[in-house]
Amino acid sequence: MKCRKCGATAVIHMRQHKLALCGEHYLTWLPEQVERFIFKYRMFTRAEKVLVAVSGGKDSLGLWDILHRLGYRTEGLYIGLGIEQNYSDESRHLSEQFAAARGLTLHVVDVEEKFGSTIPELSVISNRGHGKPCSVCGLSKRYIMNRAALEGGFDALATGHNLDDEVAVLMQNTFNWAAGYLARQAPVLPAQDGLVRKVKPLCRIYEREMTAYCLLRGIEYIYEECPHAEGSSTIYYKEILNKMEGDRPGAKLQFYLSFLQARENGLFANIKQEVELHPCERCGQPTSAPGECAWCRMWDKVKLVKRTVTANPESVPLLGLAAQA
Ligand code: Q46
Ligand code: ZN
Ligand code: ZN
Repeated sequence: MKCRKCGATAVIHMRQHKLALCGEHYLTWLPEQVERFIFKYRMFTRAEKVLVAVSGGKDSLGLWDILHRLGYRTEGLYIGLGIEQNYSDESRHLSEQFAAARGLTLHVVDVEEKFGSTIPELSVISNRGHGKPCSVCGLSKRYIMNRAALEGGFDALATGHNLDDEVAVLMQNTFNWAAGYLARQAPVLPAQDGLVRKVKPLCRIYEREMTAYCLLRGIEYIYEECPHAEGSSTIYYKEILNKMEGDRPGAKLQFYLSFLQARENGLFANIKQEVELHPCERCGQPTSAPGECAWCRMWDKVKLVKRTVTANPESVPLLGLAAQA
């Protein structure tokens, strides 16, 4: 297979785009695509400050590399979850190494150092030892990312969700006819009442394309999935979608783009897309719950059980930065 641009041996063949490219042209093509989507969905401009949530994985580090190469103003945020089997240690090390090699600023918020418990411990306490830590983990990540972005005066928070991630969620929500979730699934979630703008610049990039990008760029990332991801419904839907993609190249992209088109044509127009938010009575972060937010209520429970908690979660400065106007 030859590169369409220069005729050299291709390193990647993207059947869904009917395009094969050599390493050099692929490393130019992919950032151009990402830039096109940033512009098309009005994610952010070069004048704005973007906080990139990094996990040490290929998508988030690949995204940060692309945004940096494109000249955007970025800083990174790594959240130390305290996941077992050295998963968190390794992912933090790779994120720090990535940032240091490029002279980029990486903010680290370690949940145990800042607040007194790791995510698995929090999960054991708040779920009484039942189930996976994913709901506590998701809640903590959403809370910390938003609060850190606001505290640091960032205009947008970028995550490394790729097309495979987005389509797996889309399929799950479609099977469940979860109209509220479908109405809110988008490349950009605008800022609202204390919630920072959230953007997904890789929403149209296949996972395989990100793997190829990181390998060609020599980006070291954590290969293993989080040990708690095993058996998740996302992985189940990804396997089904991979089978469909194998039979019909482009199936994932078509499903996603048709969904975005239907959304734009008003398929979900009757569904209220914005939930009503008010500031949490304790920490001031936005919440739809009456009174205190889920984060503060979770820590109340933890403090009752574990008297060694070191800090009040609502009063810990996350980034050590003064918010900018
Ligand atoms: S939610 Fe669950 Fe992930 Fe947190 S505990 Fe691991 S698998 S990291 S995206
Ligand atoms: Zn080429
Ligand atoms: Zn709160």
